[in-house]
Amino acid sequence: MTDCIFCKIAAGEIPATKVLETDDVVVFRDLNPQAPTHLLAIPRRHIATINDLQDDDAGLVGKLYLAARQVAADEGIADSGYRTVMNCREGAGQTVFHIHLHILGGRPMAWPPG
Ligand code: DGP
Repeated sequence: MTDCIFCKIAAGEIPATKVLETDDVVVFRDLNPQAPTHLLAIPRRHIATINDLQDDDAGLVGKLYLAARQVAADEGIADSGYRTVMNCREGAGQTVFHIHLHILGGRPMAWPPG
């Protein structure tokens, strides 16, 4: 999608600090980190929200979590623990309409979330 900032990051058209790239998934550091480690895992293909996922996307969503597992290990937060969050639409706080899995760690996480 031409006007999507995360499509542009995936394509290398705007800069981001990428920590993992595969054929299907890119993981990069969040511009406005909410924890010592705050990464975003995105599919290269544009999907606006969780509501737009199709049955055929099950494998792709799994790849986002496998990428999270990998980068959590790389960042040294796998054992201490980390949170994965995917916000869906405005009411949940989604501001970028290209699905992304937040990966947050390096500090204690409260529950319930705000
Ligand atoms: P959400 O609120 O769930 O849609 O999260 C969007 C996140 O994306 C937010 O934590 C800030 C981050 N973000 C927005 N624009 C950029 C950008 O241009 N570069 C990077 N690295 N992160 C961005």
